[in-house]
Amino acid sequence: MLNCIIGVIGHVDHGKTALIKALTGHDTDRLAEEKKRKITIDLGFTSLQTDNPDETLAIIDVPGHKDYLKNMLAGAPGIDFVLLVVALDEGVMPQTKQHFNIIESLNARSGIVVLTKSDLAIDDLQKQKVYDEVRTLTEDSFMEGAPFIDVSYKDQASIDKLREKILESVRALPTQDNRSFEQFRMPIDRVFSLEGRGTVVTGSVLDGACSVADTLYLYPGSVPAKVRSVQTCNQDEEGCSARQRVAFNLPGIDKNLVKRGDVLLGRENYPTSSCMLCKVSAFESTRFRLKNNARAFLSIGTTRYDARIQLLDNASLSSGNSAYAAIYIRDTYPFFFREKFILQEMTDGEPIGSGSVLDIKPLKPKRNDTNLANYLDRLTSTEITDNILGIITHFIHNFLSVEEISLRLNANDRDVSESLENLVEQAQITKIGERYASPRVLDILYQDALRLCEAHKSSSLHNQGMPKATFLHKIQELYYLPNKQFGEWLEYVVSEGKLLIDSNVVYLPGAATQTIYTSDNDGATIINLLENREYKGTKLDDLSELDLSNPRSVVNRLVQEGKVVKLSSDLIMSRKYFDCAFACFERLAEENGPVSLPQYRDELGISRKPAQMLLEAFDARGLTVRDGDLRHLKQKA
Ligand SMILES: Nc1nc2c(ncn2[C@@H]2O[C@H](COP(=O)(O)OP(=O)(O)O)[C@@H](O)[C@H]2O)c(=O)[nH]1
Ligand SMILES: [Mg+2]
Repeated sequence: MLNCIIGVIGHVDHGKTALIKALTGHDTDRLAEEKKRKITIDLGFTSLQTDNPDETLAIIDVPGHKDYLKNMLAGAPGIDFVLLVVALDEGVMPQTKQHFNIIESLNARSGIVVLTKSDLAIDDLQKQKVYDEVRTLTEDSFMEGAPFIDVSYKDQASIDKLREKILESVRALPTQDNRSFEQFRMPIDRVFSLEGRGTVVTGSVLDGACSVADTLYLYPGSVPAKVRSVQTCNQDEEGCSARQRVAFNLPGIDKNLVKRGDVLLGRENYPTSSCMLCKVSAFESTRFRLKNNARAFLSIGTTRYDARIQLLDNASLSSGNSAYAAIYIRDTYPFFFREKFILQEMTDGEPIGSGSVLDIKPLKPKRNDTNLANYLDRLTSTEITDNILGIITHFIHNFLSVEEISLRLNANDRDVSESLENLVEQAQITKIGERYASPRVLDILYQDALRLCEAHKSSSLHNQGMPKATFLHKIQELYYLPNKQFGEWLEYVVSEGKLLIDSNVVYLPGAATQTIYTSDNDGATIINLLENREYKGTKLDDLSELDLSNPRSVVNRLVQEGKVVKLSSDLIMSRKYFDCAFACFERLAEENGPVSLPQYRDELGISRKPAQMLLEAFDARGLTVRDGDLRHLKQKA
């Protein structure tokens, strides 16, 4: 299977459209205005037929006039292989350079220099001059050393020779192609509707594969679209894959709801964002100095946005230099890791530079932040383990799953899992449950946990540990750790001996944990039940489920010993939780003044009834004073 998208680029009137017609027999100027003005305005599409049915060689004709650069840019991201067209009578012109800079910054891998109009009277000196100009332009680029072929559309032998050279070159391109394993992605460049069939969209498939009857998703909205038919090179096919030009019939989609610039993806709910982080390089040729917070056009995929460029570590960016940047748009877009883009000056559309997306959905970036720069450095590495370490170290508010990482790297889950397991083996990262965290993140989290435990210890009455539920609540104020992840993390820190846990209470390492009632089995059983109920309290009647001979008398003894507190005639709570509940009230009152019932209830995370019982019990013990709906701490004498 050989898929290749050949882009024909160069200055206006250098013979691109005539060349494609001579090569394929197709006139790619299809619009009436194009025919009338004899100039290419929008993208043109055709294909180069070969004898091998496993080869699809698509051709994109782009407008060479600078007024239509926006359209040229919409065709550029899909181009793999380039025919750089330069007319022998004129040589390298402004749009020759412009197109070449753009294509070099995107995904093209190789190409041929095609010197047109060889039938005109061109002397050797002129020809040499043009050859030198092209050599200078392509020096140190992906086209350094590319073949030069002189052609005239009037000379079939020269066209045949070019055709042979194209086939030879594209067949020699490296075949190893990881892109077909990745998720399907195709930015849409044309939308029309066919009588009786409905909406058709076309584009260049950038990654992945798709078959008839699959469901694709239209972004930015993630709208499902069932594929009724697939065409490549005007032939019906069962499916399509990366580096093909494709037309999809999507009968379920209203034509008016799709436009050039929308993106078809193979997966639902891909993260979209109005900001991405990237590396931007200014073209050598640009006259513009990009200042921090300047506005520019962001040409990405087949669309163009009015964008703001925040330079993360420089005040400005001048020709030939690179910098990290955050780019903001007003809409949302499904950015992809390493997706290439072009920035254009807004007044005349001149391309200023190009870039590559590094973070598809960033945390709010700060300027001059060394941690952020380290993170972006790691994302620019070609090693996936560096990329993974960057991500794992950067996102400090939660642990990451394989899927979250592979989405951020546009990589497949299998490769990411493999690298993660290697990193775990080398002790560079830690696996917590099904997720992964870096030592840095674990350390920050542990330091916060220690602070919380110490603060609790000094504020509480009996120097005890912190109930697990309170601890969870406090950690979740700082981190996005759902209950399950919190539980897995706590298990991990306890297994490392960094915190102790006993009967659902968390202690600092080295603390003497509450004694467990070994000699008093009935008492221990009751206290266990009460502690499992935490702040909710336990009804005396509920003790019957314990199957003890005389639970009420055991409770009375425990109350006398101070181990259990009676909140009302039939509601009891362990002393430990009662003390913690009061410590919680104290803290609220000290921080915010008088406390209301709803406030207290929310803070403890229990329902109204037990919260009210607790407050009344504090009143009854002279710990608090009620004043209407609020309660104060009783002033200590
Ligand atoms: N003599 C000669 N004229 C050519 C050749 N190729 C293109 N032209 C002419 O150059 C003009 C521009 O060609 P076109 O293909 O539209 O250029 P494009 O703007 O690069 O697509 C047309 O008048 C063509 O007939 C060629 O090989 N020889
Ligand atoms: Mg043309």
